[in-house]
Amino acid sequence: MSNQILERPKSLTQKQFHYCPGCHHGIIHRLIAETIDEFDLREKTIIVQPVGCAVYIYEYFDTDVSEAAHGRAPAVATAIKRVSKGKFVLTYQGDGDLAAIGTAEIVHAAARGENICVFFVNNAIYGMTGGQMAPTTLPGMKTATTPLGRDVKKQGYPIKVSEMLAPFEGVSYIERVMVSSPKHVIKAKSAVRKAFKYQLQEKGFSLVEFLSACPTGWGMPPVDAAKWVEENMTKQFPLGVYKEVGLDD
Ligand SMILES: Cc1ncc(C[n+]2csc(CCOP(=O)(O)OP(=O)(O)O)c2C)c(N)n1
Ligand code: SF4
Repeated sequence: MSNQILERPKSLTQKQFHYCPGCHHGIIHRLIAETIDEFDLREKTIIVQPVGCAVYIYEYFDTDVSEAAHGRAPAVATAIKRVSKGKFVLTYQGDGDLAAIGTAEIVHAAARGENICVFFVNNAIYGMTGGQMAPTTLPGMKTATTPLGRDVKKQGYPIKVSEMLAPFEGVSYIERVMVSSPKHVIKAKSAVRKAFKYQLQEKGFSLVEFLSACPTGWGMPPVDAAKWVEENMTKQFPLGVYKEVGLDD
């Protein structure tokens, strides 16, 4: 009989996450840390951190981490990857950071086909700063700056990042996943693993978009927030693979 031993990934420090109960940032951190361990990349990884609730990512990952100004993570990651031979470089960004403040940086990094991994946490809101509308806020969704619900006539339609970036020739892999149930966590893990492989095989830009719960910003208990991801976010942002050029054996 074999024993399965669950342990804290070596790429995470002992520091306790500061995230709110039911927030999905912690699960996503763990998936990335486990994958760094599996590929034995802890000494080679450089994470470029976001603004937003995950700004303290340097406290949690036992890897190198570089700061980037608001939205600029893909540009900073580009520079680091280009000058640091053999390093594994990833950005971790929320939707305020990636799809609003840093729209130019993500679009051009994808268009250039930079050989980096982007982990994009789409919780449809600016979590850290008090729940303001993000570019990914759903039509009709109430936020601090759209108290009557997002009115597409005034505030426009949500930006679908995975669909927007997939057509660029430099993009090797894009998948949208969620982590609201164990079954989906397993699928999300395999997407993270695949993104890692694309960078390791020097195939170019890869991105995994996580639909993610922000119970605090949404004003919902954690269980309802996880359900809301499944029932509402997936209608606006369908799960699935948006680009996959193929890996070597
Ligand atoms: C009052 C205020 N406005 C703007 C900023 C800049 N800013 C820092 S984090 C952030 C939003 C980040 O949201 P997101 O990227 O979606 O990450 P989340 O917090 O939801 O994980 C903004 C606008 C700030 N720090 N304070
Ligand atoms: S405000 Fe939202 S995104 Fe930020 S830690 Fe709390 S639940 Fe997570």
